[in-house]
Amino acid sequence: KPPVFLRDYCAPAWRIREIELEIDLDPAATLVVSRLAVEQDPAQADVELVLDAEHLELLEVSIDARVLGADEYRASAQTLTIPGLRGRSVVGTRVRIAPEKNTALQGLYLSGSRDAGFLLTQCEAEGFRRITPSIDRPDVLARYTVTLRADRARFPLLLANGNADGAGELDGGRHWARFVDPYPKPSYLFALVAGNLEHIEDEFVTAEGRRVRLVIHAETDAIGHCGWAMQCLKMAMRWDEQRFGRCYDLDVFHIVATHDFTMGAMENKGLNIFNAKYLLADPEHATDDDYRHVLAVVGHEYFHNWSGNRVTCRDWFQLSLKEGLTVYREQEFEADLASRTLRRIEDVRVLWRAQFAEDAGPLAHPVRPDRYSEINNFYTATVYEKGAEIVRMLGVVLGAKGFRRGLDLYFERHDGSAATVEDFLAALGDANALDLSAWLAWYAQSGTPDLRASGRHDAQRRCYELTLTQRTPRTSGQPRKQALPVPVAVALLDADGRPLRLHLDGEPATAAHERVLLLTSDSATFRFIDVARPPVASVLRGYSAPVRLEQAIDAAALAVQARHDSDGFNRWFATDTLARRLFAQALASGEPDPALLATHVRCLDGALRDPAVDPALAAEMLTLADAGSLADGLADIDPEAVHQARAQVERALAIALAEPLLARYHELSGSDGTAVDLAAQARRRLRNACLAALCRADPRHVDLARTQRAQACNLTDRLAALSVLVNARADGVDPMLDAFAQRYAGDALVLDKWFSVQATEADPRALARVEALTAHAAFRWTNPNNVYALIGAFTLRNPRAFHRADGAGYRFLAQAITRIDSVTPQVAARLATSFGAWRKYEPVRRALMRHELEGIAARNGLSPDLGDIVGRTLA
Ligand code: B3K
Ligand code: ZN
Repeated sequence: KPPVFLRDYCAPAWRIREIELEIDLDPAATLVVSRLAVEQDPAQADVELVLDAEHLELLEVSIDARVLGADEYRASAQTLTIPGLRGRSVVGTRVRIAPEKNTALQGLYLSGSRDAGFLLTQCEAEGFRRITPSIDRPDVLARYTVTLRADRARFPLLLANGNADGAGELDGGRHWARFVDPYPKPSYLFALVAGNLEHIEDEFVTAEGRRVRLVIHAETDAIGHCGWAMQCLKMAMRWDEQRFGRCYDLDVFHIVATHDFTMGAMENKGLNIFNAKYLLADPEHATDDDYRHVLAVVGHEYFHNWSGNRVTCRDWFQLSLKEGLTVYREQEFEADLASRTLRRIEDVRVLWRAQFAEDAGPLAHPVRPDRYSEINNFYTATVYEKGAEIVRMLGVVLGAKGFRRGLDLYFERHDGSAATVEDFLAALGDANALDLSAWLAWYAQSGTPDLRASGRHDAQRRCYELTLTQRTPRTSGQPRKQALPVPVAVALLDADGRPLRLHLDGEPATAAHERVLLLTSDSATFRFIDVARPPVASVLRGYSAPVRLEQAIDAAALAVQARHDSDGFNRWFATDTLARRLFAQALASGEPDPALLATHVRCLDGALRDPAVDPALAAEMLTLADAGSLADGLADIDPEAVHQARAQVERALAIALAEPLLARYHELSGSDGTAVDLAAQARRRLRNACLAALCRADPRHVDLARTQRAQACNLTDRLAALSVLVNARADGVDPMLDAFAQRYAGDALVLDKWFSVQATEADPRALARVEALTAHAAFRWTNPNNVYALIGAFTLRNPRAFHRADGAGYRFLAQAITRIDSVTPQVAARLATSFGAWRKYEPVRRALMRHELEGIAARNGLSPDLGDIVGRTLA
């Protein structure tokens, strides 16, 4: 596919005011009749009407109800052109499609079996053109009226976006239903569902007094697990009203669960479609992580109703306008409802692992890319997570009230239309009488800035000078970098961790203990006065900017932060920094420095014993960064050496902490059972972190895992124990794995976790198991969840086995990618990003990965999705 450039953007020459669809549904042959009320931009009167149309069998084209002859239009594999049209007309088309053959899972497709499954759609980014010819771009917004017809017995439920507008019977056992969506929307938000699903129902009254029916639809075996999602939906609706003043706007809100979905969920207007993985939750079939993910994803998709749907994106380059903003809103939702500190730690871990890695490799791109050839490959950690970080920084700089004012203005100005990043910054700025245009650089520049922070105390002048310096290394395709606005939240702590009152030289004194310094140039020094003794600088509090922080700070000062910092994130950040220093020593010299180890042990010991520390935070402090994140910034990586150094640090810590770990493990055992409240989840998290650490320290503790596995009454504890046993290669683990599979036979989501537990055993022999599991009855190459649970988990979360020195892990992935590419190209493309860091590895592995990439690239019939990733990775 030839690339599209941001600089080439042109407003559409044709718009569509209304779209009427009549769809006769059938898995083998679905007929789609459409009438598009099109209107030409008078300023572009010479531009022909070109409709996007792919994988359609075109049966008829008409203009204002007159059927056209074959010479009156031109059809290609991607387009339908109607030359000579001017002004306003109604363009009619009739096409046939075969949803049961659609394994790409874009457009209209079948979930489940041909006889019992249901039909559904996925249109973002460019799936609508696989349903009917249209102008399939986000800045063309139309009102939709949709009539669905289908066999009543086979498809009793018929759904499309918007409010219901009539239904009835037809001859031959068929029935119909009509839907009107009063809000103009781009085609990527279109959705329909038809099948035999069960539902649960509730009601929500909005702050504006609108009664909204809430309906969740799922297959019979899953409908009993939808209660938590319904609660989450109501919490999200209330929270968006209270925090951002956003109310829901239709009479009904539907959510549908499917097992066949390439991603997490989709925010179609009034008809969200969810990967079952992010919707279903009950204590026997879901882990605590699942509960939290359901809350986050239900919130995320719901929040898109304003950030994405009411105000959408002008073009796909602006994708982060809706995704970055919505991820930020989702993060704030969970921070407000659960734990701000924990959500922040989790997000920063993801940022480091996925986004920093992406930004340092061949697939690096700005948050607003300036070109793409396959847009589906830009639903990335950069667009989502770094995009959310930019919004967060703006929130820090504007403050809660100022940010809210800005967002209100943004929604008010752009409601019902398609906006740009510039529009967003202008609204935020105008509402606060500020010029925020300098922030555009964060959207345009790729790469992770290095931020250096160093302090100097002057006892005589009683002042402390903090010097901040930024530098962004060059990235693929962008050699020159500029300074960015970097907000750095700072506190100065005394030796007991108490924050001092901050007084910046030249400013009036205030009572503030924390303040945001805005670095706008390469380097700046900030002088605090009235500082009697050398303070501990707590820098980048709450991780106020997505940078690599390099801080001139000694272990003793980090320990003060780890023990006492009033910013929960920085407490954890300090422990993470200590652990990284230990890792670096182990990697360089074969073992961590005993003094540093002792310091870190004291910090963790304190957190473990202190009843005032949230057990979940203690668990996070115990959990070392994964190997990929630890290797960030290294060249010529030897994954085996990284594994050994990491394992060595883990083991040394576990041995030194054995006593408090064991005490805490026993103390936390028992009472929580099937409770899923936050406190119970936090206790389980710490308890399972203790268990894993204990078993690393001493194989005798594996008996604890055996007992826990046998007695567990929730999936979290059962899986955690099983994972420890698998990693310890404990006696009798195979029959235990079999018993687990038996117990959950037929539950696809739990079996996916069972695949992942085996795929992530940190041992080169895991590969053989993974290969064997691809033949398991519960594994289907056509199912994205299966593929990600087994193959994705292996490549992303098992670096030791994936990077086997003999290249067998790479070969396995390459073969899997080729196989999947002919079925679900988007999934193949995503898996291929696991080769993205190939240049960072030592020469042998580098050559092996390159060999596999070149092998894939040389194949005939590569999908554009995979071709794009492999091409950019090798470039
Ligand atoms: N907007 C969708 C993602 C669509 C991905 C298309 N390949 C889900 C979300 O971010 O909410
Ligand atoms: Zn989203």
